[in-house]
This record gives sequence, structure tokens and C-alpha cells, in this order.
Amino acid sequence: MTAEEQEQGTIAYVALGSNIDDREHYLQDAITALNQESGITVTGLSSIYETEPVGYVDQSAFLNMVIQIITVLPAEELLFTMLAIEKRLGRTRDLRWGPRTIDLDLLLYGDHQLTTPDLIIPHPRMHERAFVLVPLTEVLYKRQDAAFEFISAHLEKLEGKEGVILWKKAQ
Ligand code: PH2
Ligand code: MG
Ligand code: MG
Repeated sequence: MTAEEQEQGTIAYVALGSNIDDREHYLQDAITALNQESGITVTGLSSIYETEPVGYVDQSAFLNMVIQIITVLPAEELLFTMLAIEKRLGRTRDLRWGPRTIDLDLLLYGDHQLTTPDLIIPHPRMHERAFVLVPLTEVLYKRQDAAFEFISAHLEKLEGKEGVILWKKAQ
């Protein structure tokens, strides 16, 4: 961790997904809950996209978005905080990749690379998922993050973007 990060916190990106009603409400509640945590400030929002389910396809369409946060929490503590918020918002884990009230995935944590038993950063599947890269690219651009070039190059090569439809544009 650099001295600057120690002082100001680390910029991180979190993907949100919901496919159980009220989907938009779950996204909103999760953002509010994250922002209320001490040590986390929400600093940027993508638009909300409606997306075809990927992986396990026999389930309802998702709403997905990505937010930028700045946090003084170490990555693993941030992850545990996210999991606790998922739980508070009624998340159960019955079926891998199955329906969920809210899914919070840590995508990027500064430019750190990290592998622990609980966490891999950058998120190992994000480069294959249009429902992640479309909103991530949007918020990286908006916040003028240097990672934009690299991530948008991945997005250009990716298939399945037609399954990701703008649902509510960010202000
Ligand atoms: N999440 C998954 C599996 N499939 N499909 C869409 N469209 N959106 C998601 O957030 C999603 C998914 C596992 O986390
Ligand atoms: Mg996920
Ligand atoms: Mg998850």
C-alpha cells in the first residue's frame, strides 16, 4: 500500500447484481448500506443495465451496475463487509449462480493483485462478462480512471454485449 493510499484510501470498484424483485430497490439499498459503513464512501455510479442471465440461464433477467468507492479498509475487510450487507439484504446461497436479491462482487482494488483463500483481485471472471464490463467501463470513463483504456480494450473484444441493455441512465 502506498503512502497516498494509507492517507486517502484506495479506489475500488464493486459490481452489483439482482434478479429478485424489487431489483432496483436491492441495488439502491446495497449502495446506501455501503456508503453508511465507516471507511467506505461511494464516489461514482454507472447506469443500471438489464441483462440476460449468464451461466445458469433458467432464471429471471438481472439488473446490473458498477460503483466506484474509496475505502480505507483492507481488501479482505471490504469483502467481509460486502458479504455482511448481502446477508442483511436477504441473500441466500442455495444455488451457485442462481437467483439472488443482491450480489456484490469486488472487481478492482486500486491496482493491487491479490490471491487469498477468500478473494482474487482483479475478479477472475470479470473480463468474460459483458454485464460487468459494460457498466465498469462507463464508470471508469466517468471518473477518468487510468484503467479505462485497458478495460475498454477487453470490452471491445467481448461477445454477448447485446444481452446488456441500458435500463436507467445515471445522472
Ligand atoms: N451473476 C452471476 C451469474 N450470472 N448473469 C447476469 N446477467 N448478471 C449477473 O449478475 C450474474 C449472472 C453470478 O454471480
Ligand atoms: Mg457475481
Ligand atoms: Mg458474488
